[in-house]
Amino acid sequence: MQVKRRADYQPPAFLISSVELTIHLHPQSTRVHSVLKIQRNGNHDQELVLDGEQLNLLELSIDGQTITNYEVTDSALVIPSVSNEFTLTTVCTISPADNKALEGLYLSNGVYCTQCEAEGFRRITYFIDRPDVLATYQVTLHGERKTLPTLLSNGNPVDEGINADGTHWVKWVDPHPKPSYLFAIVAGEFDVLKDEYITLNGKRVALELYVDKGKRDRGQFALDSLKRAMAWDEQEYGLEYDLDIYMVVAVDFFNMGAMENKGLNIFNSKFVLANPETATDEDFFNVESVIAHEYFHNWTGNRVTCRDWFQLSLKEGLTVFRDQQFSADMTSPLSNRIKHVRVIREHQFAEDASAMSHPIRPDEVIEMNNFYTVTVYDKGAEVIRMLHTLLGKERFRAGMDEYFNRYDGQAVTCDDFLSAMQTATDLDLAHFSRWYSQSGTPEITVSQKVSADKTWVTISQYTPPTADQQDKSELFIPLGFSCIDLNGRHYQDCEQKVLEGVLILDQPETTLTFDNGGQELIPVMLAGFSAPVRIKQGLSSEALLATFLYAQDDFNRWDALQQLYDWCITQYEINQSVEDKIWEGLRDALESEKNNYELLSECLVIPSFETLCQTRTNIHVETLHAAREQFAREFITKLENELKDVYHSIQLDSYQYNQQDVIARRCKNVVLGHLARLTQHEDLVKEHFNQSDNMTDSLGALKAAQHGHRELFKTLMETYGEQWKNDPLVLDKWFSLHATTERADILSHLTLLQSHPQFSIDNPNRVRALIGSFAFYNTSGFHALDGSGYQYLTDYLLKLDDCNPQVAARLVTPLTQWQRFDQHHQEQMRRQLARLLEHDGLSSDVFEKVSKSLA
Ligand code: BAL
Ligand code: ZN
Repeated sequence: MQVKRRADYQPPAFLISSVELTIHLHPQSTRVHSVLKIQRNGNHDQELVLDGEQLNLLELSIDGQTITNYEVTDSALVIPSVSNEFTLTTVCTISPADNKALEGLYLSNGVYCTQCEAEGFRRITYFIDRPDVLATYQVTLHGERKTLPTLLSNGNPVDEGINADGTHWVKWVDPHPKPSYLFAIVAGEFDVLKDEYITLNGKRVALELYVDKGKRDRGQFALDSLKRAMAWDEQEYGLEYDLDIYMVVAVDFFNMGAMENKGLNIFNSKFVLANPETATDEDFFNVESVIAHEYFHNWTGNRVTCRDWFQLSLKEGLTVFRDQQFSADMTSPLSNRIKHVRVIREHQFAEDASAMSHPIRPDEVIEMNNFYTVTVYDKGAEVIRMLHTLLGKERFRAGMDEYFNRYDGQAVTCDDFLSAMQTATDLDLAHFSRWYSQSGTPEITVSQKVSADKTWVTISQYTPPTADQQDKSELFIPLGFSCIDLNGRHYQDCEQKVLEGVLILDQPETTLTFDNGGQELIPVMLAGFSAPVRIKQGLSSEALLATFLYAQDDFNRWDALQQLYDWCITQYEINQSVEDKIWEGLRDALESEKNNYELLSECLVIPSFETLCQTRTNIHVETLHAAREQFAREFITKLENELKDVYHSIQLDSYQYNQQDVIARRCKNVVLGHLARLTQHEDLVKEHFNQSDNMTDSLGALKAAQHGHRELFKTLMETYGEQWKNDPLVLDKWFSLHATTERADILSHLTLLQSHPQFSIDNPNRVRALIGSFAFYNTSGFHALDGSGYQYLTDYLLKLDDCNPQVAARLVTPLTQWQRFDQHHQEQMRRQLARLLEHDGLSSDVFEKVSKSLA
């Protein structure tokens, strides 16, 4: 399989200035008539190569003349001799009904829709399908009036009519030159919610949100979120919308979360549809944040786009950062920040420790779809956040203004972004830019030396080698830093290297001096999780409790308890117990925040198995899992009275999605999860379920029952499954709960669930809910000692890869992270990876991940 390298970038040999598409929709034979205005780019005599896959070429002409001197391969149309400027016309047919990979144009549930990022447009028509070829588009869609009353594409609708055969057509014009990956069409029958937004400068924008028939009542929150996002982007970044209409369409079959096609966003219905009965608080949050993310792409991604796919983080890291800022403003900064940190620690650190390690701007790619990763997206956002920390809000904004002034309408690179940012700061962004080229998770080690009157704290950085890069250099790292003692007194370093709570570490190490009368200090590292690094500090349990009590930053306080839990779990792993004084300290600490439901709810969450894996090597799965369970049981045994009080202190009226209620509900459900580990609270779980008027509490009760109340869980799941049997999105939660339940017969249970009438291998949401939840989150089932969990996943992936390689490649991830486990599990995982690699016709998506993993 061909490896593409960032260093090999060459500008396109030809440019395309305009595209006229006429598309007649048909399930097996959609006809795509394309007229392209093409110009040679530069002085050369290269042949014209157009990308195209799975197309049936019927006609080909240049400037109106049919040509015969061309070659069609599996992936291209090659025309050896063309003039400098010409019009190329092609007619192709494609089969949307047979497209199960959900790339290009496909037909699912009676709806035609497209997914072109990264390289799906080449499955619709012949084109130079790369992001630095920007063209204007005019699209005329023809379809049946009865089954396809709605015909949508990018830009503004300019005309429509009825054909002699009774079908109808709509013409769309998008005046903004765009790369082909932002092209979209949708056709089907929908309910539509309409609204209007008036921009800062008084421009009226029609807003239209298309949902499945009968789901109108679930669309209002998304539409309101869109208006909030539009207002926020104007206020925070001065960015206005630029077309007359903005459309969002929810579809049930979608590989990604959503797609920012110009003026016509296509969404996985999971991130649009929400009402209190069917969506949890978390679903509401996700809808608002994904709606905002796709809207923000209109500037960071669409108006200024990527030169090549290696630059993906240019738009994704920046847009994730922007949606994180937005969500924090709409909800709460602390719980948002903790959410991001969990993603980085659970998933991004794991990716960096695996064979798929790559910098946020990768250097080599076989299958671009494999690089829509937590590294590119979430670590990319952390890199932007560090810039924001270093520059401060105003200079960051000045840099962003410069970025848009310079590059609006262009396809650019991460270096271009940094050069715009450099105009707003004296800091050395050349050094900072290593974050773009270096993979891996930096380790920050903190040590101290105490004399009779002074203490020296030394902070050093080291990035261990990764699978893709052996040699690492020191990075430019903003470290949130403060220093306290066991009594909570705060200290400033003598040299004042720490400014406004931030220490810049741009050397291998630095030492801070404290004139504190010579006593042990507690360095409080990484306030706000100021950088995506691991801290190696080895604080005592007393120091961690003191950090919780006295640190100023709530992230630090939460993190101190997470570290303390991790430390306790380690005690159980080595068969030691946790001393009473620690339980007492914990009880006092939690008691001190018993009315602060936000901090409390976060602090009551025990680190996940996946997070615990990040601080360990050579993991013996069964021992770690058992130790975590033992800690969880001890936790509730020791804190039962306090947690019961918290549970009963939270009284909520009928459901509303507002911050205060969300926080209180979360706290109550987290506490219920703990209480449910004790048999005496079974009735409480039942009552929580029966009295629930919303999906958050219903699911909270089900998750609580999942731990140790087997019969109750079974009964509640039957009730829930029956109630929601015709609602696939809600049923996904049910599939996921089944898949994450610990039971000896989990594999046959999964097989049974695959024959559920609502389950389909063709639907990525269903597959992720059942098979994905099992592989990512069912620790005991997936990691079963005999390797049966790994084999089950592999058997499934062999089937899935035949129809949807993108989703198969996502789900293979847990197997590719074998490096962290003990020898026995490693061997079992590698055996299954080898089975995959031997499979004839493996997709490039799965091949890339598996072959790297076994290299
Ligand atoms: N561009 C792919 C989907 C997203 O990140 O918005
Ligand atoms: Zn995005």
